[in-house]
Amino acid sequence: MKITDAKVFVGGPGKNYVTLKIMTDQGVYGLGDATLNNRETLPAAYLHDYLIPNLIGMDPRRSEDIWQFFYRGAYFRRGPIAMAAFGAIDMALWDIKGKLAGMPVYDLLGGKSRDGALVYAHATGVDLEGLFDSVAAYVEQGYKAVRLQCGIPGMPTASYAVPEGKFAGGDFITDFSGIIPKTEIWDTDRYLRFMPEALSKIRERFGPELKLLHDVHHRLTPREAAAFAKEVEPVRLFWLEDPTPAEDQAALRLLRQHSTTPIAIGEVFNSVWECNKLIEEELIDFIRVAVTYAGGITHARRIVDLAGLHNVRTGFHGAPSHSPISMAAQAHLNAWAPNFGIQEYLVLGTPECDALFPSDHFLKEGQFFVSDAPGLGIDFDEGEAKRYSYKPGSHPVVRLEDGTLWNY
Ligand code: GCO
Ligand code: MG
Repeated sequence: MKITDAKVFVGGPGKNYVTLKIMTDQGVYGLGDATLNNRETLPAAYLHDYLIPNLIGMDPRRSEDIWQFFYRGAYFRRGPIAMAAFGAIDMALWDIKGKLAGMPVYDLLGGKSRDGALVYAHATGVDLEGLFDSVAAYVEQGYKAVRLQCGIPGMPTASYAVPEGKFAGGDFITDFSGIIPKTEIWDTDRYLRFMPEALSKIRERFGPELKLLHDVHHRLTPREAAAFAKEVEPVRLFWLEDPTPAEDQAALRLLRQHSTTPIAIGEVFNSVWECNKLIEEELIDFIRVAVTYAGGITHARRIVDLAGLHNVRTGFHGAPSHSPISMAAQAHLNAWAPNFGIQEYLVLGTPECDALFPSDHFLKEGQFFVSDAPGLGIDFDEGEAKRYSYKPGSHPVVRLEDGTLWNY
């Protein structure tokens, strides 16, 4: 069996999804997602210029060897661009493998450990009242877990968590007015004065059952993060996410010595080599990698297995940065993983998105139910894809009030 062709599409409704379609000589095809938020043309070029010419003629069933060929075979390996490109190929090969076997990918991984996978939604408010309303709306829809982000009084611009524009509440983040980013102003003191109290008011209002999460988005120093995690212990957060910049694995030691608040980290990691210390030293409770940027199912699964040895559960990244193809790949891992924790999930389910990526995966009362169709259980409509093309966009950058550049 041979791979005969592969195509890359960039575009989508309100996003630049990077979709890979791999064709074979047996008529079976596979789909993968290489979307790298606001850098979408780069994994597309890596695929197009380097990987696809090598892929043609390979046996798609040998997904492990193909993964090793691209990873070890690239002298300059790793990094988000390369790993997103390898990840898309890998997802597509698992899709093909499932279709050949007539089995959903979760069965190839070891079968289902659960039916529905717990998800969390993003509740946001420009102020605390707005946040109360947003949480109440999710609770009403049956969600059991919500991430809480709130505008900070006196902070000169909206925080990352409270996007401006028509997707407010949807956390689409990308600003499509061009590649020159807007600037957000950050003030750690204001944040530290306001947020612990806000979280505790949400706990008071919504009671003990609701799972509450909060994302610091890499903005604190290790000492500040330790103090914050300690102060919010009475709120009993499900997790505190990215309290410190993710490059510094040792930063979490200080936090761990001072607090028992569960920590989630990893949405910007691309390989096990960025989180092995965090996992082995049990400095985190949830690993947040995404199947896209972490090299596909083959590599993400290795991270999940390592995490399982150290009491670390999964909490895969699921911002709308990923297309429904990655979300499908993660749904299969979530159905299987013995150490599954939670899945971040923002409903992309616009009619346009559903038309581009038809599937029967579904969300019900705060749980995601994976499709039982062979492979990843998701399709890509090339006719629909003709409606979309690449639109330049950017994340904001963050500066302190005196102009110092900070972590987005
Ligand atoms: C999350 C993330 C996102 C990122 C986005 C960047 O927890 O969902 O922090 O909101 O900011 O994926 O492209
Ligand atoms: Mg995050």
